[in-house]
Amino acid sequence: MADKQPFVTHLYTADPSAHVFNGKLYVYPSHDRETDIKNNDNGDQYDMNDYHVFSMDDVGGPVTDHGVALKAEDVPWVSRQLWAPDAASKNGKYYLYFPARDQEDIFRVGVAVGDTPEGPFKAEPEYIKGTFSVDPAVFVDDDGQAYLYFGGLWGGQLQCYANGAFDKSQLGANEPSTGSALHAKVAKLSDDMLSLASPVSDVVIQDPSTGKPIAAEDHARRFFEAAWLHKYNGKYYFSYSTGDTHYLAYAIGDTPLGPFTYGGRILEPVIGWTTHHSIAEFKGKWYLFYHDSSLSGGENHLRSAKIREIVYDGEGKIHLAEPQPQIKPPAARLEEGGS
Ligand code: FUB
Repeated sequence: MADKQPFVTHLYTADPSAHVFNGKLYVYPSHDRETDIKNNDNGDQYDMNDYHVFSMDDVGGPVTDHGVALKAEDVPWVSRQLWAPDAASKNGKYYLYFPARDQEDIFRVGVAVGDTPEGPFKAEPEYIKGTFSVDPAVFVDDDGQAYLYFGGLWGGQLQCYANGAFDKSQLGANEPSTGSALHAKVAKLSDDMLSLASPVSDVVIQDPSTGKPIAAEDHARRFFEAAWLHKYNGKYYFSYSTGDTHYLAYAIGDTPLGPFTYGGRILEPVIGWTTHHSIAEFKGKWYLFYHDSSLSGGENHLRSAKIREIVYDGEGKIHLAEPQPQIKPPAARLEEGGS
């Protein structure tokens, strides 16, 4: 079975966050680049330093590369690693949210503001106070309230906050193996979209059979990274990557803050260790935007974004519109004995 082709082939792109602005589909991906840094479980090989924005009038039609929208060197608080971004619009402005390491090598979330969906974006001089870890995703609800979701295990440093306060000894460390899995994080955004307007809380994913939070040992279902929130038929869908088991999974809730009940898998493993996505409706159809490493012949850090249509069944469960070619899943870890 032939697989989907990347919609961008002149650059490596990953972590595609899709939004419809002014009737056009915009995608905000990471921009992967070549590096000599060896693969490790801390993600050092994901050494990106700028973002491009892409747009299209139709899925499957021509794609416009709007060029560099933001560079690491233009953001005073950033030291390295511009990872998975997202974008949002409110009050006639456009906001690019991005994770990066600060001058102390700690991941934070920053925001940059633009007048158009394609940017350029000007970064705020400081990261968003109260943020940590990686993979920001912003959902603006019908009442105008915006929510910022974030978090990622291992190299994404979420395990450093397992007990609330930052624990430096957990940098590069493992996640808990007993008890509840660590949760993604969520907070309300202020009306100007530049700061947190509530305390950071847990995005709890419950096991449908017990009502309890997914267990830490349940690597096939626990949150790892790549938070995304979308709304369908009045329900809130929180989707995410399971990391070392390489699935995209989702959970359904009644409010943007959860709790969410585990609902199933959206995507099985792809070529390459990471899997990271977004979900958006465009011209009456729903799409999954995701990446794999097929364009680079399997290089984990050189990924390419793709699009697949998804459908919902009568119970609101998500399915791919067309079957996905099955592959042998990548190993759980990239380095022997790695953390
Ligand atoms: O692109 C760098 C990191 O890889 C992202 O932040 C993760 O979600 C994973 O895709």
